[in-house]
Amino acid sequence: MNMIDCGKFYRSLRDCGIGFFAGVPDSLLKHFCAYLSDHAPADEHVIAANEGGAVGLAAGHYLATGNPAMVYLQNSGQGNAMNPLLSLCDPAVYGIPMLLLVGWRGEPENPDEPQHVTQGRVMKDVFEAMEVPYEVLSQENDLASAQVERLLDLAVQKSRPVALVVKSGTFSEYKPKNTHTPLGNLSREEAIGMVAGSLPSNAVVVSTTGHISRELYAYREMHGEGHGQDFMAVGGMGHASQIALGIALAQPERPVFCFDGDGAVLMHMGGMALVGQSGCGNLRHIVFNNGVHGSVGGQPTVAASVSLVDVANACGYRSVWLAEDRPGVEQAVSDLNISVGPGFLEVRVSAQARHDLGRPDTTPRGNKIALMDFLHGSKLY
Ligand SMILES: Cc1ncc(C[n+]2csc(CCOP(=O)(O)OP(=O)(O)O)c2C)c(N)n1
Repeated sequence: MNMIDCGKFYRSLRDCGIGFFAGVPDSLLKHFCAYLSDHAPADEHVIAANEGGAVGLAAGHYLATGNPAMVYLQNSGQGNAMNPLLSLCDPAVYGIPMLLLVGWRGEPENPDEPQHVTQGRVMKDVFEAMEVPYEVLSQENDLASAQVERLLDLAVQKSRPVALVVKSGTFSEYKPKNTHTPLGNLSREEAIGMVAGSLPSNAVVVSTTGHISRELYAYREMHGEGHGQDFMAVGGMGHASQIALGIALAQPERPVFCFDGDGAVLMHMGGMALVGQSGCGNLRHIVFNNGVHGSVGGQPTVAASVSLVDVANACGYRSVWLAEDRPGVEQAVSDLNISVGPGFLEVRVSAQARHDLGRPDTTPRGNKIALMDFLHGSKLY
């Protein structure tokens, strides 16, 4: 089967006038993202906090240079990008050309996880409704270059965003040269086990999108605990703390924990201000910071050099800790359970994750029912 060479594709984008790249990483685009990280100059490539922000960066680049930018994203981020695309970049408003490169999770011919199924089925219709011209990227290098040229001409001519949709297996492998410096020695799975193992029996956990939920799931399986206390936010990346806040406000006697990731917390960082100001004594927000988007290929986040604990303090969290090793986590966890909330703990961990990490074999609907049973002790739905 043919595959696109990342280097050739990058060069055809440059040849067609793309001067800047911004995006949120996706597993289907991980080889191209790695190539970009290694080859695009630092001031011409930004790994954005969320897909809407990436569209903003592309708009700014165009305003300053007159050159269109590329925005890359997983189709899960189509909603985040939609608002600035329609209300800012659309020809009826400012008319800003850019090329979107969209990883197609949930492609109907390719069975995928529940959170990708509907998004994958409706993605093209959504682009059609948004009047964004799109093509599915060819897996032949020359045809792909021709598509880039054609779509970018259209973007410039019509002063509008256009999109290339990428199927699974389109890019050939690229091995990244730049390696990531680990933020801590402790593996995240170990840290998750230490925190999960210390929770009061009536606590609920809302865990974020990607590996963190899968590691929590694995911990519960290993300890034969069932999954009824956990809500795995398999979609809605960046919103786990708000789900936890919704539960904490409705059940003030219930200890509520959010297990978050650095990429996710950055994606909608305003959520921290809301949690900090909520006054929810029963809420604890724990960010396992590995400094990367580990679930989709290990592309760096800026959280390695942002002090999340300073942000938490500034947002008004009542108790705040930073842990960087096993004794630090042990201490923080015992303080956490007796402290005044809302509490915040940043655990700096290594970026490694198990290759044989399983995926939940419960369905999200089954998970919801078990959690609601746990929260109410009787059926509400
Ligand atoms: C809106 C949205 N954009 C992108 C993705 C793809 N995605 C899934 S997990 C993930 C990385 C999350 O990073 P982080 O929170 O740091 O956790 P880690 O992957 O390191 O476990 C991304 C980008 C998504 N699910 N939703």
